[in-house]
Amino acid sequence: MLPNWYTTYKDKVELQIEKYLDTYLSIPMGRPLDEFKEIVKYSVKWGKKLRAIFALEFYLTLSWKDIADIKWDDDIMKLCIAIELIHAFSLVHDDLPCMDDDDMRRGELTTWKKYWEYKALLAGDMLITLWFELLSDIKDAHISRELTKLITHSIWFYGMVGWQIEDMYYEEYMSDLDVDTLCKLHYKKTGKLIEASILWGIIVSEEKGNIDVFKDFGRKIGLAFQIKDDLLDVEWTAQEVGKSVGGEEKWFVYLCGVEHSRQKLHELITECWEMSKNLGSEKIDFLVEYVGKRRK
Ligand code: GRG
Repeated sequence: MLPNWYTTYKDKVELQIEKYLDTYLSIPMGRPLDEFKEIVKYSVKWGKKLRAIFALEFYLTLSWKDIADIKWDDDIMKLCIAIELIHAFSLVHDDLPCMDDDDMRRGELTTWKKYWEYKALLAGDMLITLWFELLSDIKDAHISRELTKLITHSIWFYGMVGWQIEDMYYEEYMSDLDVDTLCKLHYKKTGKLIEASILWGIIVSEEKGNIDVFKDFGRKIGLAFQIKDDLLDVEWTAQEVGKSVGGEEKWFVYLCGVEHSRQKLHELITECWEMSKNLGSEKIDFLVEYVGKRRK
């Protein structure tokens, strides 16, 4: 059960995404493009919006603000939208037949399964293009440059794209994979975007004193998130988690076993708490706990 504040944040983020897409895609373009707008919107719908909520809460905590103070055109809101567009883009592409070939995501049909493969590919391209637009709108050019670098590094060769290439490789050469390598792959696949979301929140708050501590926090919480994802895969059914489960043999639980994975997850969550407790934010404490206990 999510606390009320989480639902308030999530509703705000979802509303702003919808508002942004409606504004940005509002020009009438004729039938094929009007349908395409719906595909883009479908691709961002649902989900926990966890990355945006991490960014938002770090920002609010460090700048001593309340969610009610946040306006639709504040930089932090643009970032929350951009993070979720990037995340959605990675999921849409990850589900494609040439990648993971998945039919279900967030309890619904994947974009390609519902609308066709080429449209899903282009919807992903559209989502990633929109975040350039959002970032170019950040008021402070220096901050915008810093944010762009961070997010680029979560996607490119040393981020998701590099991971996908290695993922394909290790599918064939499974015996080359060890736990250290897997931790590095998980960092690229999932950790870097979560880390970037947290650092984005900190950078926009302009309270960067502890940034190195929170780089470490971001790395650890990202790895914890992915280990939990691997555990969900064996602990719950596809219907319960809302996406396909099972199948891949290289995930953390298959290399280390369920018990060791749970123990590693527990260690990471405890270390994250140690790092975040000085912030005195119950909400961040909750987010850390949620990463370890979530069921979706
Ligand atoms: C798309 C940049 C890019 C390159 C292609 C396909 C790919 C390489 C990378 C995909 C990376 C990926 C899909 C990572 C998955 C990480 C993950 C565990 C996602 C699930 O996150 P949740 O549970 O999802 O936060 P919701 O549905 O709640 O938003």
